Amino acid sequence: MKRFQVLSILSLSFVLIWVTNGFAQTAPKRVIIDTDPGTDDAMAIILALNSPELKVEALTVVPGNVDGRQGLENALKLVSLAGRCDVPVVGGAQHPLNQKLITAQFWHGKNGLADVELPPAKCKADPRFGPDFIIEMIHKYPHEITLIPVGPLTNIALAVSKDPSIAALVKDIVIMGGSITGGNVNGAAEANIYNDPEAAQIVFNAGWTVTMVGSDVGERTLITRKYLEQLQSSHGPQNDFIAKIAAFYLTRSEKSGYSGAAMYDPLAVGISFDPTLGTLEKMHVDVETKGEFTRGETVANRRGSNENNVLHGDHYEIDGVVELQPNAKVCVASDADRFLQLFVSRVKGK
Ligand SMILES: [Ca+2]
Repeated sequence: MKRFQVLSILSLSFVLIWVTNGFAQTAPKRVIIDTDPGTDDAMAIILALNSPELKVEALTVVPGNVDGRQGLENALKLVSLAGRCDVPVVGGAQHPLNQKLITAQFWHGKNGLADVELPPAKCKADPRFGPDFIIEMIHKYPHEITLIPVGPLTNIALAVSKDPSIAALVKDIVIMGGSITGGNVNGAAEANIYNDPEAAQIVFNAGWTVTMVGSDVGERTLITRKYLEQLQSSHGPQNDFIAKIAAFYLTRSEKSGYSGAAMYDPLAVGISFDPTLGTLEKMHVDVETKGEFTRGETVANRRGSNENNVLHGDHYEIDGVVELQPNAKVCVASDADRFLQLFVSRVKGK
């Protein structure tokens, strides 16, 4: 081979490597947001739709903050507001796996969207069933889909129970849910997990590594008056809507003694494309499904082992420890100001 040919092949290879790497770094991440919209869900969805790092492949709807019918209507109104009828909106389960639904109009307004009336949806619902749609998309794009469940985990549990192979085929799963330092429903449980503990236990132990963005970190990532004023200083359909629901949510939170409104779901979306917005620690997490005071608690093992007891006559004796593999990356802190600045700038379209 002549020297010229070798050089040409070498330069072509460099160009190809450069293009491939460049593409890999800039190609948006395919995500499916499983949502119970919800004021903070609405903020999370508008953040996702305005973030170039993400390609929102679908919204799947789960009952939680509102029932499934209202949730589907809200999701359709949100994609309509963003002018994104290309994003499929897919209904899913209509109730938790093993208990009655608990809705949260107390926090989110009667319609779940801070009682802000959006125009009727222009976009139409996809007729497929959310959990089946999730399975279909993960097989269509193996190792490319990141699931972002920001409601109860019912749809995800149904999907991974029906087709356990999806656990190895997702790129990532980033949930808003749980807490390792007390709950927001009661002393132990966070609302999304409390609303379907059996589903959550299935999801945490499905074989994938769950990135868990819990309520304890959301409550240290607050949208305050300062950021609300920044949102109110510019105008546009999405910006105005988010400013209105943020104002409602902030006032509601202040009345309950908080200094700002917890950015639960939006933070999970932020961490899905920029994990450095959170501090993540590997742990093994199980969900309590039986406790009298602790049903729905995410129980995190920070040591990676459990003591093992062996029966000796009339008593047990510890004979050593059994190792536990981490099944979660638990977010234990957030870079709150950097996230809030990012959120505000994306919603303002800047
Ligand atoms: Ca939610």
